[in-house]
Formats: sequence, C-alpha cells, structure tokens
Amino acid sequence: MIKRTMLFGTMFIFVIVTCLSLFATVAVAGKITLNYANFPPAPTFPCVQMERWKTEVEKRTSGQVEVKTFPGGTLLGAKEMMDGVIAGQADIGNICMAYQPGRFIVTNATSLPLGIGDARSGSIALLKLYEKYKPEAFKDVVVLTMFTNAPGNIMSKQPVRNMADLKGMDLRASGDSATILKAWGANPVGMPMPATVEALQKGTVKGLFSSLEVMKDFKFAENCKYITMVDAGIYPFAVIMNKDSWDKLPADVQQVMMDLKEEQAIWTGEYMDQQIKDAVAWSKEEQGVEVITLSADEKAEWDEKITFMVDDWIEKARAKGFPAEAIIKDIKAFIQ
Ligand code: 3IO
Repeated sequence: MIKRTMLFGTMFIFVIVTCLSLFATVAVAGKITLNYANFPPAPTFPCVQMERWKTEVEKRTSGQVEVKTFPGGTLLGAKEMMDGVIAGQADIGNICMAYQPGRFIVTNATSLPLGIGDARSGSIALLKLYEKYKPEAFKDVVVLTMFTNAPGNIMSKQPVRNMADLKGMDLRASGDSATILKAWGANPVGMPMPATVEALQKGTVKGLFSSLEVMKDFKFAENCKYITMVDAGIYPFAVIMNKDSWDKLPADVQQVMMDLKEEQAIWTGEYMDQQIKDAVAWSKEEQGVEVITLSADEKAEWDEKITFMVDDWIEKARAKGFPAEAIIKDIKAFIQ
C-alpha cells in the first residue's frame, strides 16, 4: 500500500515537473529579443518611428518578439551603424544614407533636386526605388523599411534673405545637401545631425540645412532665429537588420515585419510632415523665429543653381555601371 502511494506520488511529481519544464522551454524558446540601435536622441523622428515599429511588432506577434530600443547612439553611432549591424553588434539599426554618400549611390539619388515635396511622397519614392533596384549596397542586410525627411530649409542665426546673405556662411549639412549649399555660395560643414547641437552652441556653425522639425525636436530655435524657405534636398534613411538575426526568426514573425515595411514608411513620412507644421508654429509663436520666403524670381535663381547636380550624378553613376537615367526617371515617376 505504502509502495503504491509512493509510486503514484513519484509519477505525479514527475509529470508536473515535465509539464513545467516543457512549458518553460516553450516560453523561453518562443521569446525573441531584438536590439534596435538608433543614432539621434529619443524625441527625434527616427526614434519616434522606431518606438512605433517596436509597439506594432510586439503587438502583432502577441509579445513573442520583444524589441529593445537604444536611441541616442547608446549602442551604435551614426557612422558605425551600417557595419555595426552587419557585424551583429545590434540586430537592427537605423542609418542615414547621406552620411556615407559613396556607399549608397542608388538610394542617395533621392536627395538630388528632383521635386520631392514632402516626407510622405519622399518615403514612398525611396522605398519603391529600393524595391525596384535592390541595390548591392544592401546585400549584407535585410531592409525593414525606408523613409525620408521633408525637404531642407535654412535655419540660421543671421537672416538669409538672398544669395548674397548666404555667401561664405558656415552651415551644417551632409551629402547632397552639402553640395546644394555650396552651389548657393555657403560653406557647408559636414557632421551627423546629433553633433550639430554642440556645433551651434559653440558657434562652429552659424546654422544648418535640413528639415524644420529639428527646430523643435533639437531645440535649434533657441539658437537659430531665422528660417529661409528653400525646400530643397531630403535625407534618405533605412532601417536594416542583421542577416543572421533575420534568418533565425520564425516565418510568421518575418511576415509581420514585411507587412509593416511600406506601412511604416508612410507612417513615418506622415508623422514627419505633421511634426514640421507643429515645429514651425512653435518656432514662430514661442521662440520668435522669423520665416523668410524668397520672391519667385529669387527662388527660380536658387533652383537654377542646383540643376547641374542631376547631370553630375548621372555621369558619375553611369561610369560606375548603374542605369543612371532610368533611376532618375523612376524617382520622378515614383514621387507622383
Ligand atoms: C535628422 C537626423 C536625425 C534626427 C532628426 C533628423 N531630422 C532630419 C535629419 C536628417 C539628417 O540626417 C541630417 O543630417 O540633416
């Protein structure tokens, strides 16, 4: 009798322990944690879109995936982002392609003066361009989404009312936006966006050339009391994932991410466009910023000065073996 009770008791415990450990194994194996690195501070649009993506992925995978976000360059900085993700230092990273102009030739063509009017249409055009050409530059990663900021405008400590005012002015910009500034007579100073905070405070630069939401998100309006509307040049971004990390994901999780790709691009573009309206209103109302609009004649002159960039790009890209004319034609078509 005692023996039988002991036998049943042992079996009972065995069954419970087996069940528990099986459950634990499933729970542990089912939980996937992904590290997502970003270079600018948390309140800025690349990080806001990152948090939105995290929320959507965690929701749509019913918590099977946990995304740990690292804003502000705490895991990888702007210039080490691409290689850091390829090396697996982060599973996911957000890159600004203009910081490595020679590396992302095809996708950086979206930053030429081709008439992108806002971040929504820019983001759609960029992603379509990527999908069509699948540039070699991304062969070592999986692209999770792409987006652009809105066209650049001049934010400065001194007013820029005409091209003469801009002559020799030290303004921060990268990639094609630096070329645009140079064509207008300014002195472009290259550095990633987060470094601009200190450069403006120290006076190393007298302003910058980028999308206007930074007036509020980086509080540049405290230093730059003038905006000159020129609406030229966007910065293309990509969210990329390490190949091994991707390959380890179950197919249904991969599907969730691919389903999000275009949606995330559009969401980010729309968020950015709205953020610019808010930032300009805030700059004017709370920070006493003056918004300068060029006359139609003056604007035509500014536009004229940068048209050469497209031909220049075509020539260089063709020499490197890219179907350059087709790429430009496609970008223009994708914008509409
Ligand atoms: C940008 C980069 C980081 C955070 C906010 C931002 N808004 C616009 C940009 C574009 C950019 O990378 C740049 O260098 O102007």
